Formats: sequence, C-alpha cells, structure tokens
Amino acid sequence: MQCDRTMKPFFVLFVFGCSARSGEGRGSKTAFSKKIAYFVAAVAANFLIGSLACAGDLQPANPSTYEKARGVLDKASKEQPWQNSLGMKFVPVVGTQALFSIWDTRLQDFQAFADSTGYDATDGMWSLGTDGWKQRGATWKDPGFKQDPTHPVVGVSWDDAKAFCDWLTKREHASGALPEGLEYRLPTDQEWSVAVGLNYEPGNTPQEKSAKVKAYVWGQAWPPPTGAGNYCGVESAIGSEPSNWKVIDGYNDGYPRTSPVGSFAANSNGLYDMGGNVWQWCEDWYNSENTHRVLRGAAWDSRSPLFMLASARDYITPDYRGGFIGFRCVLAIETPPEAIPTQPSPEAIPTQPSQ
Ligand SMILES: [Ca+2]
Repeated sequence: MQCDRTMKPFFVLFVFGCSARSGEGRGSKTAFSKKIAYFVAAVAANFLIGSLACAGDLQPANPSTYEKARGVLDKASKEQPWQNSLGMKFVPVVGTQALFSIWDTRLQDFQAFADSTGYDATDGMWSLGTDGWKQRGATWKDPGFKQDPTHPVVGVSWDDAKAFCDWLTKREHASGALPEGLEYRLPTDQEWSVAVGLNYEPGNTPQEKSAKVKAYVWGQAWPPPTGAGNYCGVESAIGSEPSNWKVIDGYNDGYPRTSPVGSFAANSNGLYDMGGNVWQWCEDWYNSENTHRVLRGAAWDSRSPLFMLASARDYITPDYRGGFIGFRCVLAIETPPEAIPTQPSPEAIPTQPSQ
C-alpha cells in the first residue's frame, strides 16, 4: 500500500493556525513559545495521523486499479445492480463499503463452483430426520429435502463459503469480468447488521451485541405477519422431522424447508431473506476465543422469538456443515475485514430494522 501525503502540509498549517488563534496574550514571548510548542505538537500529530491513515487505508497500491474498483461499487444501484458471471446481483448498502448479493448463494452457484474445481464439500453434513439432526450421509447436493437450483445452498461450512468466494474472485479476475482490486467475500457481522437496518448495537463482539436490539425484520409483532419470511411455521411438519417437532403457532409461510431465493419481499436495501430461509455465515469470530464463526438471519427451522430477532447471532465452528446454514456474498475492495470502519457512534442511532 502507498500513502498519499500531499495533504499533510495543509493539515500542519491548519493545526498550527488553529493553535495560534487559540492562544491568549498575543505578542508576548509566552505566546510565541506556545506557538512553537503547538507547532511541534502539530507535526507529531500529523505524523501519527498519517501513519494511522496508512494502516487503515483501503486503497490498493495502484490508484488506477483502485479507481476502477471504486467505479464498479459507485455505479451499482438497487435499480441497476452489479451482475456477475453467475448471474448473482449485488446492490449497495448505505453505511457499508460493500455491495451485497440480493440473494443467498444459490444451489446453482455452488454447483458451478464444485463443477469447475472438483471441490469436495460432501463430508459430515448434519441433516434433519425423524431422529433429529444427525450426520447420516446427507450433502449439499442431497440435504434430505428437495431443492431447486434457485434455492439457497445448504450444508456448506464457513470454510466452504470462503473457498467459493476465493474461487469466484480468481475466476472473474482471470476472465476480466471483475476488475482487479475487488473481491468477493462474506459480509462482516457489522456490515450484515447495517444491511438489516441495525445501525447501532451496544457491545463490541458479536456475542456482546447478540439479541440486544429487540426487533424483527418485520417489526415487533408476534407471531410474524403473513409473508414475513421462511421460518418454522406449521407447514414445516411434514413427517420427516421428530414427532415432538415444535412450530410457530399461527404462522404458515408455505415452505416446509428451504424456499427459492426471492420468494419473500426484499427489505428497504433490496435484499431478500435477511430473515429466514438459511442462516448466513459472516466473516467474524463470535468472540475473542476465535473458535466459532458468526451466523445471522435465522432459518427455515427457526421458531424461537429470541433467535429470530434481527440482532440475534448464532455461532458454530467454521468446519460445520448443516442443513439450515448457507451464506451470502458481498463484493468489496480487497482489504482485510479488520480494516473496514467500525460502527458509527450511538448518536447515529436508528435501531429499527428495515422492515
Ligand atoms: Ca417455512
């Protein structure tokens, strides 16, 4: 990375000027000494700020590469999404620097990845049967229920999701479909919160933030209103689950297991299934123990009012494959997630989800 230091002299002069104006007793030796001291302090502060700016700078080394990448992000809109080589559509989310896929990654998308690479994601998946969730030989290709190509892929681990993103990035860089400097990755926990309409949540780690804001993607009502999303309604009892299977009384969304992406209304950002259908892997660790990755959004088997909150997090080890878990991609400037700006101050608030 390189740093543009052309603004630094102006910054020094600005700080020096402000400092001089703030001094009492103009013209005295004391005031002059203060000015010198302010100047030294300003130079030191400028150096420090410049160093920090370099550390968190999102710009790749080549400005033209950055400009092309930035241009893709700036051009996309909800009405005219960025559409990639798999037909995935990405829209901007105000408050993040990423474009979000409007859908969870579909079975057909993951199939293209597996076909192209021979990547094996078929071992050890947990699937639902009359004896509960077990490892019984199910795979993302045959998760224990019927899926069409436009259903979200399930039974893929965090590691599998990251492998998909890396493959897609490299493939589109190689073909020229994706400008250098951009990458597909998972959303950070913070980006996901902003995308669902949570602009501020108390706490630092995803664990600390989990379920703190008491709102659903549809608002406050319980049970969910008709069409709220694909959860564990009365329709989910189809005989291939345990006899003591519990459902959301008074709710029926028509889909016993996964549903085609886009089956329910999009939120105000144009994103589908930000509540229900499949839990979505995020980049982050759940807490400082760095053993479990974050999941957001709840799924077709979710019926707990707590887990269905837009602010709720689940957490699972990154190698876990389950029939209730999928993922959503974002498109962003190539950068470590740690370098992405953190949440705004509490004054910013709106705490209500988008819907
Ligand atoms: Ca359902």
